[in-house]
Amino acid sequence: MIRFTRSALTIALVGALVGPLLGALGAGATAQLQGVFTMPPDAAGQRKAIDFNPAANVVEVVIAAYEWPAQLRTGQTTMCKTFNGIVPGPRIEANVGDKLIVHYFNFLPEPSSIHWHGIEVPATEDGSHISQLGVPAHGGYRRYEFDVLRAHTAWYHPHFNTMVQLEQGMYGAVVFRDPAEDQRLGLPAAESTFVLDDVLLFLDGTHATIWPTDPAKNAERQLNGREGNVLLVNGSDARRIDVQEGVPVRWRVVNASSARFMRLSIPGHDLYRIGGDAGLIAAPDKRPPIDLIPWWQWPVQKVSNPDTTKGILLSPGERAEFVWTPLAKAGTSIALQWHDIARGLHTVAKQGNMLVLTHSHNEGTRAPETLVTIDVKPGTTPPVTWVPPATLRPVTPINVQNAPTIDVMFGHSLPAQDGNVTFFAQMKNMAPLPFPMVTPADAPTVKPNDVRIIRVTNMTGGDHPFHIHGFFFQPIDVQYIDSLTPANNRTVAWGPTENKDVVIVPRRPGLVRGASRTVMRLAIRFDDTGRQGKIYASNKVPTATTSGGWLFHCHNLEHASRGMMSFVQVIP
Ligand SMILES: [Cu+2]
Repeated sequence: MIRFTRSALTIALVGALVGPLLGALGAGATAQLQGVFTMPPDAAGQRKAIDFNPAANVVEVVIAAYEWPAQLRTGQTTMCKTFNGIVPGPRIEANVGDKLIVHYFNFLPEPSSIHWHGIEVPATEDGSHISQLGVPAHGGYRRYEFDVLRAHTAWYHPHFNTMVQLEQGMYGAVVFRDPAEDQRLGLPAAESTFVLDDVLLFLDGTHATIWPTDPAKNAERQLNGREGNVLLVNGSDARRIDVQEGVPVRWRVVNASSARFMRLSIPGHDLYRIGGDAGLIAAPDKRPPIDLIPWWQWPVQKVSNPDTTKGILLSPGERAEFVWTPLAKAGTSIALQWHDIARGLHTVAKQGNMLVLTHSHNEGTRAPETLVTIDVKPGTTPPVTWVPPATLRPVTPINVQNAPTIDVMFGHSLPAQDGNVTFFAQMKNMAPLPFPMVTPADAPTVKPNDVRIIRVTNMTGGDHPFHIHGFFFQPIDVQYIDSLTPANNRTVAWGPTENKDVVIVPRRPGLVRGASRTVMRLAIRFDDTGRQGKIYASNKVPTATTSGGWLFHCHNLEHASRGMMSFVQVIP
C-alpha cells in the first residue's frame, strides 16, 4: 500500500502549493494533485484518500473542493463540483480509536464546508451552515479533527448551497472499521464500497439544477425533489466489477442522491444485510431478491414487487452493508439492480390560473435498471457457504419511559402561481421557521445524555427521509391516522431495534389534504460518550470555537433547501 510519508510535506507547504497550482496551472498539475492526495481507483472504481501521517493511530488527509470535469454519462464530459477533482470524492478510511484530521481547501467561487453525515463529531466539526461559518471561497481553509468512535459506513458532503454542491458531485464515502470485530464475526475480507447517485443532465452533459421555469414543472420538482436521468455508481453510468464465483463479498452502499429512493436487488441472490447507518446491526437480515409481478392496470407489464421485505431500500442519505455470495457460473454476468418503489409523487397541472396537485397513480412502475454489471470470474466450486453469525453487534434499546417529546411537523404550502412551494418542519409554535435560521424561538433544548422521543408528524402525501446531525436515533413505531377512512388507522411497530440517522417517514394514509397524517416516533439519546464537553450547540450565531445547533431536516435536498429543516440545542 502506498503511503505518502514524506514528513517534509507539511500542511503549510500543501497550503502554499494547492492554491497556485489549481488557480494557474492546467490539467497536468491537477492530475498530479489527485495523485498526491488520492489513490488510483480500486476494482469498484472507488478511490481512497491518501493518509500522509506516518503515525499508526492518526489518519490525515487533504480534501480540496474545486470545479473539474468528470465523465458521468459514458462518452461525455460534465463540469462538476468535486472533492480532489473526482466524483465521488476520495473515500476516507480509518479505524475505531484513530484520530482523523482533514485539511479542507475550498477553491469554489462560493463558501462551502464538509458535513460528516452520520458521524459523531464534536459540534464545532459538524460543518452545517448553522453550526459553522462557511469555509471562504477562492482558497479558504478549514481543519476538521475528530476521534473515530464507531465502526460504520458514513459519508461526507458540503452543507452550504447543498442542493447544488452535493448534486454536482461533492460527496464521498467514509469507512470506519473495527478489524477485531470483523475478524471475530468472520465477515468476508473481500469488500467494496459503492456510492449511488442520480444526476439530471441535459443532452450536452451539463447539470440541470436550475428550477424549471414552467410553473407546473417547477412545483413538481419542488414537491417530489429532483430525480435524475442518469444513475451513477461511483461516478459512472457504466460501472462494472469482477467477483469470484462462490466467494462471499461484503458490499457497502451509500445513497448520495438528492431525492431518488434506491431499492437494490441482485436477481437470483439473497443479500444478507449486516449493517445500516450506525454500522453492524443486531442480527443479520436476509433480503431475498425483488421479483416482478403483473400490474393490474396493464397485465402485459410487470413491475417490481412492492414488498419491502425483499431487496434493500435506501432513501437519500441512508447506508447499508450486506454480504452476498455469487452463485452464478464463472463467465456469466449478473447485475446489481435499481428497482422502483412508490414514495408519494405528485403531478401538477395548470388549470387556468391554478396549479392543481394530484397524486401519481402509476408510481413504482418503472422498469428495473442495472446499477452495476457484475462479471463472475472463476472462484471456488462448490461455493463457500457463508453462514452469517446469529448476532452481530448488540443494540441496546433506548428507554423512553417518561421521556419528553420533541414535536416536529413536516408539511408544505400549496404551490404559488410561479410553482414555488414552501416546506416546513414546524415545532411547538405553528409559525414557519425562518430560513436560513439562527434564532428560532422554539428550538428544543436538551442536556447531554438526555433522552427524548422525536415525534415526526407527516402532513404530506409524500415520504420524507428524516435526518439528524451528530446523533443516532431508534425508530419506535409509525401511526397512520385518517379521519375520513378509519380503516386506514393503524400503528406499525418498527422491526428489530436499530440505530439510524436517516429514516423514511411515510406519507399520510389518505389522499385528502388535512384529513389524515402519519406520526413516526423516534427514540434518541443525545449521547456524549467519547465527546464529553464537545456537543454543546445553541441558537447562537456560531464562532470559531462555539457551534450553532444540531440540525435535523428532510434529506430530500429540494425539501431541505426550501425550509424542511430545524435544529436542536444542546446546552450544559
Ligand atoms: Cu422531504
